[in-house]
Amino acid sequence: MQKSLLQYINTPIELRLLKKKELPQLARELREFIINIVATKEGHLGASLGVVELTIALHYVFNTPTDQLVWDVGHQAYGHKILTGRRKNFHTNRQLGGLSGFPKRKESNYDTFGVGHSSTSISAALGMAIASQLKGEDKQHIAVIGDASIASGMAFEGLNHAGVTDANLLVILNDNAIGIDPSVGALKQYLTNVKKGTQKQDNIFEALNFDYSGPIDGHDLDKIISELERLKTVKGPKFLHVITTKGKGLKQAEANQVKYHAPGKFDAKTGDLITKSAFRQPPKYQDVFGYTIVELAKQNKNIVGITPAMPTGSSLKYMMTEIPNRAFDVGIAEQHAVTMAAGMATQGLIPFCNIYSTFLQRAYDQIIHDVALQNLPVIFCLDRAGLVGEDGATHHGVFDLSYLRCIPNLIIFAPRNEVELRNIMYTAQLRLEQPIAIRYPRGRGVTIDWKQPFSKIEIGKAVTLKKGKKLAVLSIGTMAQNATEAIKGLNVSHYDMRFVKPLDENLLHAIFKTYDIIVIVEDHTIKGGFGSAILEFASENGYKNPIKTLGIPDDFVEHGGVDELHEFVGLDVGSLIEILKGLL
Ligand SMILES: Cc1ncc(C[n+]2csc(CCOP(=O)(O)OP(=O)(O)O)c2C)c(N)n1
Repeated sequence: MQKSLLQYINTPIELRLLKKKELPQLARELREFIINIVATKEGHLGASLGVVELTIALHYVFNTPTDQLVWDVGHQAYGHKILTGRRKNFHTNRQLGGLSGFPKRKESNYDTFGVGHSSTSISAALGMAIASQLKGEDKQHIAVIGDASIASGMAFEGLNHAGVTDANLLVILNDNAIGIDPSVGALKQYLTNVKKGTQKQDNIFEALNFDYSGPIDGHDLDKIISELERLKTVKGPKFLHVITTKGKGLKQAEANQVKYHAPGKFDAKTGDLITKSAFRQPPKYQDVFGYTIVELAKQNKNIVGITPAMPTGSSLKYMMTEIPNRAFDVGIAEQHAVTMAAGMATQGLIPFCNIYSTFLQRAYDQIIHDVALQNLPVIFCLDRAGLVGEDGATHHGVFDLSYLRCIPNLIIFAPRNEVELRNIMYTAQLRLEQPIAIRYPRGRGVTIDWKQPFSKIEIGKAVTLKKGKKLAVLSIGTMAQNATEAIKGLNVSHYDMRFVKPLDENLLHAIFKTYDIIVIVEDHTIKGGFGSAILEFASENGYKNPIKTLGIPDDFVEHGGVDELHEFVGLDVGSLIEILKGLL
């Protein structure tokens, strides 16, 4: 039996002691190691399997961590983590208190830059390269970026700048023709032509002053290593185009690249997915959005759907299949998605622009300048609002209420269940005179029979869920569920406020006049969130009632299960009961 190599590699120093001919065996072991752990612990699979050889080659050739390696997005960095001192802890990946699923500066010297959102690697590595120049250091700086991420505006901005510097920067394009869903756009078509050899002449990267090489087979260790060794001696901005297969080495993951991006639990030997309970469950909120937009768009020809690179995650794929000419995957381009929606709205279309709460942060100026300032009735659907769980700090959607609440003209709504989500979508497409943001969480709702006939929601109107004495709980969005559970045995009132903007001021006056204590429950940062809106209301109107704001503290919440994280920040049912009892 061959002796295992991986077990001796605690840092890339040991890796560099191996002979080149031993590396293919190491690649097999690394792949197997990733598969075995992700099969039971879950996480991102396909992207990391695709860069096993590239990862080994990079750490073999370059003197990391002195040479600086930046992974774009970072969901492909499992091999990197395992080879850089985290093999023994890798089974804790993405779990509470365990390793992060993405590179993180706090976690290791080898993680040069924190990532999670895409298309930042070129700018970050260029910044490091310029810093090295200024300090007179002789280092290499490498950004590894995927073909979906390089099509984003930020990546172009980085390339455009790098091309007029003499910074020592190597950009490696990991081209597997797929993001989470298949890559889209003209650049993707261009890259396909380059691979076929039909478009070598006017190379876009050479035009940007990069020393271009490739495309080369990203699974051929000899080829990558010799090319990296050559590039190490070339000064200035360089570009290496590497072709890989997402999911490489696991048959099902290669064949079904969308599903195996993050497949959940699977059988490590066969690759078969382990399916969960067959019982009828409430739907995922994303599916309520996905099915409802199709239903509405069939009745209203002005409706269009937009997603920046998340057709599967947002479930806009249902509309892309059924009404393809009115549903658009624009690639990783949140800013473009928002301004394109604004343009469509000027022409009388009704755009549903679906963006994860965390990724909408990218398009902030576009929301203000292109949508709200012109009061264009774009319908923003913010999926994955609140704490999202294992993806962690980079992905929690806990800032949207703060960053949206200060924008004039914008309505902000959070449904407490699936039926409310359907009804607000229905209401919004009846033609609002202004933009609206609808925020809803990751995962499943609470209503099995969610597909009820549509009914119109009055803008700015809250609902009373329970009448009691002394204390009023004001919840926003799906936090209503935890609040409902928590007050079961208590004689208190509960209001689902629904609208963060405009507030139901009539009801609020009545509440402040009736109850001694007001308790706010929101899955959002306390600072600037829904509770802040209530504090402002109380202050403006001279109410002195004590107001307790329960939400996410002023800190970045790390990764872990959603329930574990709710417990951590005190938004789980148990914590709410404790706090409410204390107040009573
Ligand atoms: C700004 C932003 N928008 C959307 C996402 C969601 N997302 C994560 S990975 C990914 C696809 C990345 O594809 P690619 O760059 O080709 O890398 P690969 O998965 O092939 O390694 C997307 C859209 C993100 N991380 N950041």
